Amino acid sequence: MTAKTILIINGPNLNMLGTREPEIYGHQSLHDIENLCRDTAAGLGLDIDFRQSNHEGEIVEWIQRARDKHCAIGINGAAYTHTSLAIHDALKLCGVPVAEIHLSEPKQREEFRHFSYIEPTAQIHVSGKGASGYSEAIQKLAELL
Ligand code: CA2
Repeated sequence: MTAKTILIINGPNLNMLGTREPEIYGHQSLHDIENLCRDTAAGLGLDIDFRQSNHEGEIVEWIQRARDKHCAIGINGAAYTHTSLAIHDALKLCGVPVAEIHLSEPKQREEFRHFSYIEPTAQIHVSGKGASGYSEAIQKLAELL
């Protein structure tokens, strides 16, 4: 891990990508998205630490530790986007730039997806662009660094 490593966090159920609901989330697996992130970062002289968890507390601990090891965070909080004050608080304290990423456009879906606890903590927001949104978020984070 170097000071030029971006932490990419993926929340609950994103490990299932590519297996169901491709009309909403696309056909790419999370592993495909990881490779896309690595390629994008390499072209910018950056490294990627790519993670997924189904556990809120684990994600909070990763965010807390990011200050020492990572230069920025990209996060697709998945369902925790809409529920987690704990992730909101951790991101507010993290001390590095944050990009909020969503494959779909939550604000154009069910009303319960319209509110994001992550939104006010992030400097960059990319939604509705599928896997390429991860790439765009990394490029925008690189511009901030
Ligand atoms: O659009 C996004 O990236 C979301 O963060 C995805 C979350 C959803 O709760 C947010 O509102 C928007 C859901 C991730 C579930 O992942 C699946 C993977 C494969 C099949 C079905 C769902």
